[in-house]
Formats: sequence, C-alpha cells, structure tokens
Amino acid sequence: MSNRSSARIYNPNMECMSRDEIHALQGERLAKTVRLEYENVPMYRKRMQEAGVKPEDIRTLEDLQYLPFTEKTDLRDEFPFGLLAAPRSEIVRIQGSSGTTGKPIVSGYTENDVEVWTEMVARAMAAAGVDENSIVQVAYGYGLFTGGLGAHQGASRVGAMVVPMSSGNTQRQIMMMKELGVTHLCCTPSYCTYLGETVREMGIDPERDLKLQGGCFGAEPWTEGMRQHMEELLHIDALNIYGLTEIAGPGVSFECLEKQGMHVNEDHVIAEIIDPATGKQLPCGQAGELVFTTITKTGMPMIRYRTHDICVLDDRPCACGRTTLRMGRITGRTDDMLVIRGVNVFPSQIETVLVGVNGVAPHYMLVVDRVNSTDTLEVQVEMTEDMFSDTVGHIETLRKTIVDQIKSVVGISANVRLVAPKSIPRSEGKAKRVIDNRKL
Ligand code: DLL
Repeated sequence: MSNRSSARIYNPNMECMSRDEIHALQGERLAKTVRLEYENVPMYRKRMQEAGVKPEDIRTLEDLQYLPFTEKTDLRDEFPFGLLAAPRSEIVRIQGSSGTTGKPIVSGYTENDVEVWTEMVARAMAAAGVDENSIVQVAYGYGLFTGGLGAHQGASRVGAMVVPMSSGNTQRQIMMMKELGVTHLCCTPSYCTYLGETVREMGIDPERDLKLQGGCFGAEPWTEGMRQHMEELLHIDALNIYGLTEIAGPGVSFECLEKQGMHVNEDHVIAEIIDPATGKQLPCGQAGELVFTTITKTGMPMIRYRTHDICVLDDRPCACGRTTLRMGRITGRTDDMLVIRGVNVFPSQIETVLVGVNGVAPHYMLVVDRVNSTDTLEVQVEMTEDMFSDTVGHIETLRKTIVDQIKSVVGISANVRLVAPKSIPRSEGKAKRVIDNRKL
C-alpha cells in the first residue's frame, strides 16, 4: 500500500487557504468569469438579461445564487462552438463525452484551460503519493473521453513515468504492470475490479509479484464496499477521483489518503449543492444536486452547471492539512434514479447490499420491467466460484438473504437471480448496470 509520507500537497498556497481567503478569491474570479461570458457568449448574455442580472451585480461569492443555471441540453443546443468565450483560434483542444442519445457534447479548451486541468490532476496524483519515482499506468480510454489524457497530463506534471495503455487488452495490461513495476493505476473502478480478478486468475500475487501501491479511480459511481474489494484484490490504496467533461475532466475533485471525501479544487471551480426541485442552495451536510461554476477557464467557462450528480459537501478541514470543501461519494444521479413502484431506487444502494454479502461477486445488473402495469426489478448477481460449486441448499439461502437485505435497505421486493461466475459482461470503461425495459 502507499507510503503516506510520499503523498504531498502539490500546491499548498491554493489547497490550504483559510475558508475566508478561498471565498474572497472565488468571488473575485467569479466576477471576471461572469463578465467574460456576458461579453462573449450570446446565450449567457440573454439568460442574464432574462434573470435581470448585470455583470456589475456579481461581486462576491454570495451573488452566485442570482445567476441562471446551465444544463446539458444547453451544450447540445449550442453544439459545437456556440458556448465558446474565446476566439476559435485560441482553442487548442476538444474533449467530449458520448451521451446516451443523439449528439455528443464537446468542450473547447484554450492553452490556459489545459494548464488548469493539468494542475488539478497533478494535485490528485500528488495526494495519491505519485511523484517522480512513480510509474503510472493509465488504463482509462484515450480520446475524446477525458480520462486517458487527463490522467496522463497530471501524472506527467508530477514527474512520473507514464504508461499510456488506454483501456482494454487486459492480459497485456497486466504483463506491463508486472514487467515495468507499475506503482499506480488509473482506470474506472469496474475495470480495476476486472483487472484485479484477472491478476488473481493468472496466479499473480500482487503483494509478491507487483509493485502497485495505489491509484485514482473514477468516471462512474462506486461504493465503500467496492473500494475494499479493489484494495484487497490488488493490495493498493484505491482513491476516488471525480470530474466531468463540461467542467474540465478528472481532477475537479480528488481524495487524499485519508479517504474521507474528495477535495474540490476550489480556486478553479465553485461547488454548490442545490435542491433539484426548487434550485435553492442547500447547506453543507445536506444531500442534493451538485452544481459547478468554473472560475479560471477561458475557452468554454460554465456558470452554475447542473451535474445531476447527487452528493453532500463537507467544509470541515481534513486531517491531511487541506482546507478545501470535500465532496462525499456520488450516491446517484437525479436522472439515473429508478422509480420502481413509487420507490426511489439508486443502483448504488443495491451495490452496497451486494458487496456486503459473502458468496457473491460485485458484478451485477439491474433489469427493470413492467408486467401487467406493475414495475418489476430483477437483480442479477454473480456467485463466487466457491458458491457456484456449492450445494443447491446454500444457494437458495444466499438468494433469500439478498432479497431480505434489499427489502430492508431499499424498501422494495426484488427478484434476485444468482448467475454463474463471469456471466455478466465486463466493462473496460464505464460500467453499464441498469437495463430499464420500461423505456423501450
Ligand atoms: O467521467 C471524467 C472522469 C474521467 C472522471 C476519469 C474521473 C476519472 P464524463 O465522461 O463527462 O467525464 O462523465 C461525467 O461521470 O457527471 C458523474 O456522473 C460520473 N463520475 C465521474 N467521476 C465520478 C466518480 C468523466 N468519482 C460523469 N464517482 C459525472 C461517481 C463519477 N461518478
């Protein structure tokens, strides 16, 4: 596991300010960003005029609440370049995300924006103990997706040796990991699990045969139970890293080795939690929808971008010395919340149940359907090899345990189907865990 003393604070001037200093800096930078948007982006000018807000009204952080929100649909409507605040000639990079339907969304980055993003990921890498002696294997996809290039840039910035594997080709990933003596891995948590299980199947003992110490894992929701599983499988410290294309990519926030939430890079972004129904700001400690405003970007800055991700914020100082706001795990998205027979169900609640049960592996799929006007939920979960070869009696007891726990934690009756090991498709990128046949 990581040597804590090797983890350091990359930019203490920015990561350890007093709350008052952070707020003052944010207010100042917010005012500049609002002016930039008003003067250069017709959509923002129109929205602000409609809301009766002029750039000179926005002077401090408290004024943020008067600004209109930005939605993903705005990026689609203005695709590809309608939201650029800088001249086209100053845009040096496009990154994007696929989106589930229709047009992709893209974000344009100036040289300044690539620099800001690199610094944010460098802070995450340093917090994970990555330095010039580290070897970092990047198994996020390279391309329009921000994972690969983002992790690459941040690891390079702290002076590490980068192994740019991209995702997939699992056996080769493991061969490189072993032969090069890779110390840190960056990929989605679901791919990490897959890699870890394959390492074990190949007869490789991570403690003896690998030099892995830790890694930065994100791009999809995961749970504490999943962290424990990954840490045991690969003998690492598995740290959470969060981000989204619209704001920068990975590194918007990141965990330190305390593993008590993700530090938001507050000198570059302002985080708010709002009530998704009313749009009103909520205090720290209360769960709601995460909203971000960028305050140093120049290519395609975002004002009050609604992420639809649900979490809580914590403004207490962390034992690591950083004073920045911390985000709790993303517990769901306002738009991936399943409403099943009137009950709100988040896939992460089911994952929490499954990772706490012996005899099943954390590979699952939720299949929602509607039969005779009634919603049904089937939870397919893989048995471990041991359980699979066990007697039928045990398997039925296990199935019933899971049904009971889902009922008590989530509050609904699910049909649990235990399936053979390795029968649920593995993911090399973001995992797909829900099939909702009601929408077809
Ligand atoms: O997933 C950027 C990224 C790459 C983050 C690598 C971390 C590591 P998008 O493809 O635009 O960008 O997807 C953004 O993914 O709104 C969340 O719903 C989800 N997400 C990202 N990180 C986490 C995380 C990248 N650590 C969307 N935990 C976000 C939970 C996450 N969900």
